[in-house]
Amino acid sequence: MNQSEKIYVAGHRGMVGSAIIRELRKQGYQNIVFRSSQELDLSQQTKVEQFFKEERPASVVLAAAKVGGILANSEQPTEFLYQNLMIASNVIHAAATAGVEKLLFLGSSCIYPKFAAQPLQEESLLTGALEPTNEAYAIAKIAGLKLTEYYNRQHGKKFISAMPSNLYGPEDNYHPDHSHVIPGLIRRFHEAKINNAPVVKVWGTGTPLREFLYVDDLAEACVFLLGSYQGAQFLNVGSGQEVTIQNLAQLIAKTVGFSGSVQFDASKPDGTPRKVMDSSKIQQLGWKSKTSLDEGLKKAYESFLQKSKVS
Ligand code: GFB
Repeated sequence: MNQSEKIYVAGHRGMVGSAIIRELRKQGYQNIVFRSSQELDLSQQTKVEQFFKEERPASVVLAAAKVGGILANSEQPTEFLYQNLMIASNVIHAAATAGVEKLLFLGSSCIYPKFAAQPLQEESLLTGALEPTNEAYAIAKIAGLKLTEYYNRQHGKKFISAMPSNLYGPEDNYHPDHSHVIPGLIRRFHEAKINNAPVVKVWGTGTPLREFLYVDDLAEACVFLLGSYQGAQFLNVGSGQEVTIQNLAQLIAKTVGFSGSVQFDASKPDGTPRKVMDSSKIQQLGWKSKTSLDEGLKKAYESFLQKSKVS
């Protein structure tokens, strides 16, 4: 990629979009365009088409999405499916029509069947039923990755997709109920420490396994793929670092400095039992994650503390 080319990052205020902008700037890219959701509602087709006609970016990173943790996903399937389908269809189609040279679409490891063989290989897509708690989000992400793939195969566009594992890091959403597990627990353990609460409740049974990737590592992978990959086949982007929710809770308690006890609330859903990806395809191309879970959690907690000072 040429450092002066115009790159549109959709979703620049989110955790993923903001990390991608940090990485692009670090690597010398200066001509980055973005719009807030107030300035440009990506679910509105005509507005998205107008934006592409006016801006004519050379490359696009599609990191905009309605996201949330297990509870938000299971309570609002309508919004998760509709918003994410609209965003993906509008941006990918308008980019193709406006002559965008390269587009990177971001999905999630929840696209795979609930009981697919582990570690999850790209070939397992659409071989079985999805995990019900995130079916709506997964269907929208599968539609987006397929649209990208079809533009690539049928129309020769350099449109590609990356499927990261569960992400965490700066600019995460710390909502008590709608967030993902890491920001949710950072907040809960931090508040328990401040209030000298003896017990913290962690959702589910503690037995599910998750693979976590620090968002700056994902951002490096995205810029790497934009510069070096053109294949129609989407790629897994994971750290290979798998942990049970019980061990994760202990790690977060240690990071935050909470010394009370942890209780599991089995009335809350566990979700998929295991979700570790095989990332050998992207590793063979030359990318590998750098940040250990310990180190990443420390950085995430620091950024949570900074954010709580500001707000
Ligand atoms: O992060 P999380 O919502 O993502 O939950 P998923 C992961 C696991 O952590 C589940 C448990 O087993 C939860 O029950 N958990 C424990 C908690 N305490 C908490 C808590 O305080 N908050 C949250 N959120 N979980 C999402 C999907 O599923 O993963 C999305 O719903 C997306 O579609 C995202 O793919 C990456 O891995 O279960």
